[in-house]
Amino acid sequence: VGVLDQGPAITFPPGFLWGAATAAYQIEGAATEGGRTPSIWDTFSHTEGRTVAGHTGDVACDHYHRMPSDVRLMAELGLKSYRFSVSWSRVQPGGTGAANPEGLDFYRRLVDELLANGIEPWLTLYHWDLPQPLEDAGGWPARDTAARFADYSQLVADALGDRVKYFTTLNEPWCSAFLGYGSGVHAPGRSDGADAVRAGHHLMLGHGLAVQALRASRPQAQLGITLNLYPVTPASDAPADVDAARRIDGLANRFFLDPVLRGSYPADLQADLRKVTDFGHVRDGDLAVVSTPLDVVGINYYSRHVVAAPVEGAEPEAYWRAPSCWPGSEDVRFVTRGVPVTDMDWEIDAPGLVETLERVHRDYTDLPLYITENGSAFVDEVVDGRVDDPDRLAYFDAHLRAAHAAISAGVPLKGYFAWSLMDNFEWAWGYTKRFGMVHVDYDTQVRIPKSSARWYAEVIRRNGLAAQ
Ligand code: PNW
Repeated sequence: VGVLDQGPAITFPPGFLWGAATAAYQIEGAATEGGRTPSIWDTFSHTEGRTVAGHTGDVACDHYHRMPSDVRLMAELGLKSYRFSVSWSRVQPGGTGAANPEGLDFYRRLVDELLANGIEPWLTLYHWDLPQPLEDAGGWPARDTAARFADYSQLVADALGDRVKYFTTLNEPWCSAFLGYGSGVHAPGRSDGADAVRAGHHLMLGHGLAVQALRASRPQAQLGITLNLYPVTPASDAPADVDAARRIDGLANRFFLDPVLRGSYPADLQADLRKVTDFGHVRDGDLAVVSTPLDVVGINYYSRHVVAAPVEGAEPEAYWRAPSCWPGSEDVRFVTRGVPVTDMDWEIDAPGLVETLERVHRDYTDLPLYITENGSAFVDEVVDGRVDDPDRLAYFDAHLRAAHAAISAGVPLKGYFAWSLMDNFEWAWGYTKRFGMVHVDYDTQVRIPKSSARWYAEVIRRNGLAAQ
């Protein structure tokens, strides 16, 4: 079925913010330059057996040295906004104390370059790269890390707040907590359910403290958080399957949505986790901090979870479904439906994006919503200096139609960021998975916009999709 016959022409609201996203450790490289010191991802990727083929972010896309030409590429694609993250270890090496002027200068130059090209900078403060000394002091399971994060956030806002309007505190705290401290497939690679739950709380506490600090010093800033959300569907309407879906929805979505947007942990989630933790780490007043009012909410959307009741002896299906990233619910089965998948084996489910946006708007908030990541990995081939990626293009097309359907249904969706601007270090998968609209040759660092990038440039130019 061609991507060229999937729907009518659609137009997005005026001013819709079209962008693309990256993250510091995934693209910058220059791991030991400019005063940068190790983060948990340097340590993890340099530890035998943690990433595919031992890949590290030491060089990555060498963006640290190629930043001006990368911004020129963004301008050629017509991006209205660029979402990037700041490497904590670059601007505050070690995670405490004074700023590193050379580190801040890199981001100042990046932001100035963006502004000179009419591209709105969208700055994420934390995309998973905790300074290693803070991990050595206990990491996110330790309460003090939240205060350290607020301190670092203030330092970044002091340096860049005069030219950056949009600040996201955390990217996907679910991944930091449950993949970092639960299943251990992400840095720092620890594996303990109670630690994961504590980490999740302290990440949100750090978020709330950072929002308070930034609000006080930068009243004009637009502040938000980015959550990775999934619709969770029961494999059947049998009560046991429905209950399995309730449990996974609790851990994947409501664990973060409820504290941040309602100021409380769901009672059923706390009951499910009773064998794991007594929530003794949650102090009086914490949830008021966590739920400090925001200006925008960012949503990263990739796929849907379909789950079923426990069956004796069932095996998990993929690395990121490893049992312990669902503390207390390791026995729930993740079901594959046989629908088309990406190279990550994630099922392609555009209607799930509509459901997710409508749910957040209906059940949680009237705030403006932004899709801060959406995209797909596929195997690409360079032929005669060109990369044709119809599957990735079709994924974007289907999800943009879904985003538009949500807007038509009344969701205040204000922007969309493709993941990712360019191929990059895909965490535990190293360079073996390609999410980019721009192809990167890791030997030569040559960038080639794929056909999906050319198509996206046209989408931005039209502020919508052509009739197909
Ligand atoms: C997100 N999961 O990661 C991140 O924000 C990006 O840095 C990353 O490159 C992108 O999505 C693609 O993976 C995720 O296991 C990693 O559910 C894992 C999961 C979800 C998101």
